[in-house]
Amino acid sequence: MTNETQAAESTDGFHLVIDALKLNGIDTIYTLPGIPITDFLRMAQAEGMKVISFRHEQHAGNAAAAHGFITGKPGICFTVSAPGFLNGLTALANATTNCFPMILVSGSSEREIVDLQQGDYEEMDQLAIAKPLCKAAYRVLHAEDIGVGIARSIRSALSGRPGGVYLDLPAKLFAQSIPREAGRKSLIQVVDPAPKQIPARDSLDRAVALLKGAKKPLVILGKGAAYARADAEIAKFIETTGVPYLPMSMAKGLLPDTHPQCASAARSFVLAEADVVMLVGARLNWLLSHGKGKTWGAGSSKEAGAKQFIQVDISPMEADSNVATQAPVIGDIGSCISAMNAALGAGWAKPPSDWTGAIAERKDKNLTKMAQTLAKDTNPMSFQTALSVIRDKIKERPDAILVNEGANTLDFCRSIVDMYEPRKRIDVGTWGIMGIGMGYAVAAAVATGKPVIAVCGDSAFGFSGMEVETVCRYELPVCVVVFNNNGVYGGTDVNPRGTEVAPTVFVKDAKYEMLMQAFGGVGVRAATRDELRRAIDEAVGSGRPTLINAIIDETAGTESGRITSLNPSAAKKK
Ligand code: ADP
Ligand code: TZD
Repeated sequence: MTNETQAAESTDGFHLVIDALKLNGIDTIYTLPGIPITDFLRMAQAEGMKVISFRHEQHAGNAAAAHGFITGKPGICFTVSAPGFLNGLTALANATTNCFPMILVSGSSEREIVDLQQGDYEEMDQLAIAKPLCKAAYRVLHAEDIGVGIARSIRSALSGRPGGVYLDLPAKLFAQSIPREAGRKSLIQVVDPAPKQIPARDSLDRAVALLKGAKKPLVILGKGAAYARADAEIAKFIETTGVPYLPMSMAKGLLPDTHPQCASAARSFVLAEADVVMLVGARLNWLLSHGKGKTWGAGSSKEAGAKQFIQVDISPMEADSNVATQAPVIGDIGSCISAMNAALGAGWAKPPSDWTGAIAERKDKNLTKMAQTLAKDTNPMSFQTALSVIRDKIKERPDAILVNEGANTLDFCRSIVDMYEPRKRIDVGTWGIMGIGMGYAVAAAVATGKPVIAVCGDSAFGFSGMEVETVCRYELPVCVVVFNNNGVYGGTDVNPRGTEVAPTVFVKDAKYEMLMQAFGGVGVRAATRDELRRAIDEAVGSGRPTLINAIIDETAGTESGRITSLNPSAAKKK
């Protein structure tokens, strides 16, 4: 047999990985090239995959995570060994924390050398390091196992509670050859990667009975509910029961924030007053004060409020995580909510009008106050003045995706900017992590083709700022709005010793717009509301990569935004 016929009749690790991904409907890879994955990326591109190359692996990883949330398919990130892998690891851990399906695939050095610690190029025992930070971790040593490795990774990322998966591919694997037919047969097309999980009948009856008896019921929708893509069933449930609901930040838009039952504008009131709270794809973690303390109408921060909880979640371990769960309903949200819709039966009585009336009254008061604040055209711009422009733009373009990070920039944006469609808001999530901005923005644009508006504090933006080159290179319809207040939280801190500047302060009047200009995009400085409005209209209208340097009053921010109390010195004063 000649070498040529041998090549025609065989395949290799490179192509088996590509074929396995394609067989499972995966068409996009987020990455940063280098040994041992450069050739793989070239081949993947040649085979028709979309390969989006970043300037730092953390942002490629964040892009994969956002892709997973937005599409419901695992986002794929490829990195090189040791340092590239470690750079991607933060994104993998963050994806797992947020329950986003992603697969971090890293090339690795030779096992024989790594295991004997003989000092290979970029040597590291990556599998061991990844394991505690993700939902599952696998390594493939033989080309004939690539199909299984990819199938297990997809299934692990998507089934049950979604999360991050690590897949280790040693350099040697890529060049291994096996007969083409054996290779083809070794691939697996995953059947039903996120199987429905039907809730038990008695758990539904318990939950419905509890809700029926409530005088002041409340539903809290979390990002799990947004991820579940059960939009119509959830809307039906909310509207049939008439129960007021609160969306967590990434569940905003599941129903429009302007929905009459949306209680966001009366958040403190409903959390403190509700008697039965139904959590749907939301954990009772720090974002919900662990179900305890004044927020929940209890006396001390250690005490639980007088509430009863229904918790709809795919993870049975989530119930009783912080306070007692009286009615856990375990299953996928689509199955759970449609079963509950059926169980409600005809003639469901809406909640008492003194409850819904009291909420409406508070909402009216707070919304009127907010409208007055937003109407003010302050100069220099306050967070509210600048965000009133974003609010109007999203109202006009509800299909646009809003990426949001920062402290004050995040808190104000979450409460001011209404969302109208599901899965259009992606943000700092469960960890409150900075640096997701450009990775999430790139993935949002790549995965949907819709306009993306990334509203980032100037500190937050700095973590991923170099990726504006990526935005320009792929000509993505991303408009980055940097809320520039000269520092972390604000720009007025002073070093009492008068030597170097305070740790939270940046170079004053930094020209962030020039970063985008450097790569051929549009850069605009906007010091007033009118300038900001014009710049955003232009950016979203043209779809050109744009960075707007929005000048915000440097005295307007508060320490850590709304979570000042988590600073140890604030806790000490309590
Ligand atoms: P938020 O931050 O919006 O409050 P969390 O990330 O805390 O939301 O909670 C999301 C929850 O949703 C997790 O407990 C996760 O197990 C759950 N979840 C994710 N996807 C599904 C699904 N398809 N069905 C049921 N529960 C889900
Ligand atoms: N590092 C990482 C990875 N995540 C973090 N959350 C932080 C540091 C700490 N941190 C916050 O929690 S918010 C924030 C940091 C550094 C930046 C706030 O400043 P900003 O926003 O300019 O982005 P505002 O609007 O000026 O408050």
